[in-house]
Amino acid sequence: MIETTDIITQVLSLGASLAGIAPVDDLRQSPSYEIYDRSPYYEGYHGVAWPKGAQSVLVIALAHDPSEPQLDWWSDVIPGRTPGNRMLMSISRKSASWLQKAHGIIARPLPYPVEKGGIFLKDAAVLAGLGVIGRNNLLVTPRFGTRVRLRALFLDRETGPSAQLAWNPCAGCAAPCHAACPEKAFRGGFYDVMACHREMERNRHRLSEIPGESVGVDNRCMVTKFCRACELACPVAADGSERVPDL
Ligand code: B12
Repeated sequence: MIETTDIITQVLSLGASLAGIAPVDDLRQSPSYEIYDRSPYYEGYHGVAWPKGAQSVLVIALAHDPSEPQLDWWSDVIPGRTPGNRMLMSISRKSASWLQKAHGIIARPLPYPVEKGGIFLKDAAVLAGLGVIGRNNLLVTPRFGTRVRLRALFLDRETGPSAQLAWNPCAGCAAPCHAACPEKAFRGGFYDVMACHREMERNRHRLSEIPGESVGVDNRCMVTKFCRACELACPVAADGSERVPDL
């Protein structure tokens, strides 16, 4: 079996902020796969078959600090959609090429949308030991809090999985993430996807022009700045200091 720590060290050196590995069999049974077909967001969607050889999933996170909001600016015309996502795609490609050369592992970088064969990335990240799901329904990591973006690759090999965290960073927290939501998507104490989706649709129709950029329609760079209220309100590691999980 290949050492997971070797792979993680290499992926971090290629620019990832965090990385971890989980078995595909665990992912298949994770909470999002149990319930997605009952979510109104996935009405009519029946899943995409995963490649037979997929044994493990390598999850990569890139920190999205609030001081770099442009990492998240979404363009409908630029491939890769956001600068942060393009960075993650590049790290994924470089990781795949290193895995093939150094270990003969076939790594398949996955698309982002679940509808196109992507996976539920937060579930994969929890199983890969990157963090836990917080009361804002987001992945919370000890080092960057919720302020990370994710991508993943399937590996055709079993590797030792990364250890999952036993940690509850939301215990005793007053949940400023709930209060911050402009759509009150946490009004019932849980995450209401359709309320959140309404805010995202509103954002989509409020395009911002980025001066000085010459990409996009008519040489104007128009982007969407999607809401990050519940993410940015999370106090975990917000002052830059890493939290120490219980395990
Ligand atoms: C579709 C989608 C949306 C939709 C619907 C979201 C939804 N939750 O259903 C909309 C457009 C509304 C949306 C909104 C946002 N999104 Co979004 N979204 C996605 C996408 C593509 C799929 C998510 C999904 O459908 N999940 C499945 C549904 C059924 O479940 P769920 O609500 O996520 O809840 C599950 C988990 O919490 C999990 N879970 C709970 N507890 C536990 C415990 C364990 C042990 C495990 C394993 C799992 C687990 O089980 C729940 C289901 O039972 C992912 C990327 C991807 N490919 O995964 C990004 C993603 C989840 N989004 C992300 C972000 C940042 C956002 C926003 C902040 C907007 C923004 N500025 O980008 C908001 C925040 C919403 C929120 N608080 O959850 C990030 C999250 C990063 C992080 N730190 O967690 C992701 C990973 C994309 C990325 N670029 O990295 N999103």
